[in-house]
Amino acid sequence: MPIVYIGMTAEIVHHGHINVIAQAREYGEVVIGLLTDAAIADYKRLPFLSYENRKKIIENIVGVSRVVPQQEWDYVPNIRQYRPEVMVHGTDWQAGPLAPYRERAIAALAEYGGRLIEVPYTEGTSAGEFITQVQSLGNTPDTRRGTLRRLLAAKPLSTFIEAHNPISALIAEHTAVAKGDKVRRFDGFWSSSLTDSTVAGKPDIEALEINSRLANINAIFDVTTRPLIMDADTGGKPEHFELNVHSMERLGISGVIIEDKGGLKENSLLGTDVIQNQESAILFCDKIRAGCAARVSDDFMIIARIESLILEQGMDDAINRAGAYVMAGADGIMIHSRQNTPDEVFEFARLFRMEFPKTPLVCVPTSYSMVTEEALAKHGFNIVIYANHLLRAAYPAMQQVAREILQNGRSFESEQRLMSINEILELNRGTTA
Ligand code: SPV
Ligand code: MG
Repeated sequence: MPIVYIGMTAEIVHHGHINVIAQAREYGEVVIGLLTDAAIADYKRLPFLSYENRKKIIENIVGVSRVVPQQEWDYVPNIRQYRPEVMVHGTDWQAGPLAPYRERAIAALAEYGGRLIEVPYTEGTSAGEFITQVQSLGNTPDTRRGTLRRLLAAKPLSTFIEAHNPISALIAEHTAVAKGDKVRRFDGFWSSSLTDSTVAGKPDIEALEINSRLANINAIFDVTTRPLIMDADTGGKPEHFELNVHSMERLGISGVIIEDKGGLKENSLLGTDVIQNQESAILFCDKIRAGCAARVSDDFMIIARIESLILEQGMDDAINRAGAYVMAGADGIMIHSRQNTPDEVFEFARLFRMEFPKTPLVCVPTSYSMVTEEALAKHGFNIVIYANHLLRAAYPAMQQVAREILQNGRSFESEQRLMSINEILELNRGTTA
């Protein structure tokens, strides 16, 4: 029987897929090249269902004889590997961003005499439309929580951005930028102690009650789908941290980062300008162990943040602590720095990776903002957090308009800088940011 190849993401399976498979069967044995999570995440974003779950669905469809992984968005490697006599695709790729992939597939098929058959696209089955519908149905805490571990498995570097309220989270979730043939989006949110405190008009000294932080996150979760990492400052006393891990998991938070400070915590970027102490590594390991023992789900991540470089304790101290924290059960390490170059975090990553090639590594490039994501990925980082940027963007804009209205005795001069009333009404009626 000739091999008939169909590449699919199968994020949401619908009658359009069944039509394509039914037609493909007429030409031979149907082999589905199912795009892996990594292939889809690289091109647009992590699919809602994991590869294994999508595979279970597809291999049970009548007419499918085999499912093989397609590791890239591009069909060429699998065409060369499986050499199908026929490849079937919907007509929807004849124009638009997929057109170059079509050309490449046709050329690869021509190398050995394979042919492309295009079947009419079933109207009303665009994945985008379905995804909007699914999003409007909401998201369970379990699905959201597990997304961080899935991201780490699928992408070399995931990007998280601070969200201090639902509207900033909506902006973070819906902003998309086309770069080459790919679409870039943020992978998730960072709940920052600095920006949550600033919004509340308080200093960043662990003064906000945990339940107010969680209520804020709950409001963000009401209207978004992406994973969130919570900055839980020092985590408090181990006994309190255990209880808070339960609350975070129940809400659907994907991971918590706790920093190894003791006494009164001040913001890290203040460094040694203020008095702040590092916790003993032994006590901090006890807190990590307590949190790990308390958690109920395997997918919730406890990430240990090392403040040795912030507090000028040296690279050896940072590396020794990293080893101890991983041994105590930390699922990842965040190394923080307030230098204006990435040199010391790169050096940390080099030393850390010699001992721990796989443990997720997180950084927060606020003071060394010239570093690129590409360079961070190359040095072994897995998560980059833009920790305060949306609030820092909003504050000066609000301040300027407040000043202008006072100066001018009217708002007319500020109109050009503001979203229009039509835009805010449209946004308010449920259109995404
Ligand atoms: C935060 O965003 O609150 C952080 C990162 O903890 S930093 O402000 O750099 O300490
Ligand atoms: Mg903080």
